[in-house]
Amino acid sequence: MTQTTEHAFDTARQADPFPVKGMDAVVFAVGNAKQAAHYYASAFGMKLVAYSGPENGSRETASYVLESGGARFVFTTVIKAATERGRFLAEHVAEHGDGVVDLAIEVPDARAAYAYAVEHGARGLEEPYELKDEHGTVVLAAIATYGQTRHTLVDRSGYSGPYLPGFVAATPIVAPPAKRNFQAIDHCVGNVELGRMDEWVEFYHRVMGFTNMKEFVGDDIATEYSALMSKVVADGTRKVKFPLNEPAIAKKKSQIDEYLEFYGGPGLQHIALATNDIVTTVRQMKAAGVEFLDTPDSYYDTLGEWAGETRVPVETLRELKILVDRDEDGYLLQIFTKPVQDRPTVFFEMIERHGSMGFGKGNFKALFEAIEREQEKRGNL
Ligand code: TYF
Ligand code: FE
Repeated sequence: MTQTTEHAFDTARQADPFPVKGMDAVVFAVGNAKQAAHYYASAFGMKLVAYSGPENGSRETASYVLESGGARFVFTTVIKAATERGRFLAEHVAEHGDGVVDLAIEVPDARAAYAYAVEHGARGLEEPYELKDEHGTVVLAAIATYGQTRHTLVDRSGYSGPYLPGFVAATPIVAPPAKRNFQAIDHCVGNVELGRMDEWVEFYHRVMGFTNMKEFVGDDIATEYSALMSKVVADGTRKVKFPLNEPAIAKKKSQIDEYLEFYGGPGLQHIALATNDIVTTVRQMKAAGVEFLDTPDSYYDTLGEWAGETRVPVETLRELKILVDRDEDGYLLQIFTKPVQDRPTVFFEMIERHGSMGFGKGNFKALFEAIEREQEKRGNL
């Protein structure tokens, strides 16, 4: 390598040591993928686009790929656990219930991303490999993150099929709503053990070159009412955002402890989905049976004083229990579902951003009180 190219290479690496294109997919391991796919189609309005199962050569697992705009979820189940992969999925469901096994990230170069991550201390799970079919080639590799969760690094630039080689295109389960409920994954939040949050923040700094976003929940807020601490890491372009929570020792039993107890360890807590019309989204999802957290009327009585004008009238926000937060960059509207399985583990957030890059810090008190009311109903507070 000449002096000049070496220098150019170093500068490029300094600019972004771990370039990412965005979230590729969230992969769930579930007990019954056929029914999970139906729920995300009928209740979340997602569109089934691809399938892999015994009918097309996958003897051991069945997987359904659903999309809503750029957001992609994959639901995988075991039909017959005969290989290591099958046993891993079966044990994952037995131990954690339905949950997320993979926060897959799309990268321009999976080999380079894997090499950088492993060089910087990531635990490699899959060395780079290729999958090919008539639609082209995908390069994949995987590294471990918190709990039993992984990050598959996906370069699909040489591929034009419906998801991955091995999958066939599928027709929608139900007709998707006229207006989609969300169009992208905004952020994916992990719960880790007490005292481990900073280690995981440091992991994303070191292994992926992610940096901290300014929003965090520190000691002060934690002991006062949140019972958790939280920091956010993101890639340089802010397309991939990973908040990390740990329980805090507070007056009440932490919602993070409840998660860790029922999930059986660290894992994905919530996925925030970006919408540009949260009112229609919430109306459609409620009509389809999705349960959202409640917010007391008192929240809306004082809202105008600090939130100012938003696109949605306060009376509609009150009716649908949508939360508002404002910072120096703008505002956001957000709402949280109740857990979407019997265990009090994974839930979703719908978020409509208008300038704000935050996570709803101003709502932490109202939100955490709402979560605690649910915890109390379950006898876990
Ligand atoms: O992602 C966030 O930071 C917000 C707030 O247990 C939040 O959605 C943080 C922790 C939590 C629930 C919501
Ligand atoms: Fe969130």
